[in-house]
Amino acid sequence: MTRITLVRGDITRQTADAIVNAANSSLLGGGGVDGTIHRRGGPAILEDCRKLRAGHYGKGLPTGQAVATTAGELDASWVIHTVGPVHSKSEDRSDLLASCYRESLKRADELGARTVAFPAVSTGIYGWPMDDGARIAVTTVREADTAVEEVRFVLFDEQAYEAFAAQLP
Ligand code: AR6
Repeated sequence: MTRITLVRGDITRQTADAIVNAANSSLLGGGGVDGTIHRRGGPAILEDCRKLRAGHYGKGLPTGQAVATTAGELDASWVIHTVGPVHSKSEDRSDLLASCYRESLKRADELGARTVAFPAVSTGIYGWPMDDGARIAVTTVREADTAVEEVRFVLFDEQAYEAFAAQLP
């Protein structure tokens, strides 16, 4: 059974086996969580990302997928980069958002990570409504077949924390 926990705060201040990044397809950085992870984790993360781009991910990481790198100076062994969908009013992209959580947990299992910290993927710059993002995140993790012992959602503000708390018993 995977334990789901919630904390309010900055994901780059967490101690975990793996920290998930809400990245974009380029894997080369951006704003939000992504910017903070690269800033605090140092250049080793970007170096790994560039290698991925030079190799298997020449066209970038597709939406809904996940890939791991070093965590650099963060207090974790790995960063798992996943690309959330941009929210759309005309198209239901929920499956892609669920896929981010599922695929990240698969990478975590492959690495033997037991604690994984997630941000609320897509709910910032990519515009996903927080309540729905929280519902998809919690439901997907609950239904995942994974050996990860703790999934910790790290929520940046009170509104996000409350949205996730409302999904838990
Ligand atoms: N710790 C925890 N949560 C955070 C932090 C932090 N340090 N910073 C922001 N959040 P976002 P997205 C929250 O925008 O929507 C980047 O440019 C934030 O309040 O980081 O998936 C990438 O390169 C929000 O609830 O990710 C992509 O281009 C949530 O984390 C694009 O943004 C996700 O916000 C991805 O957009």
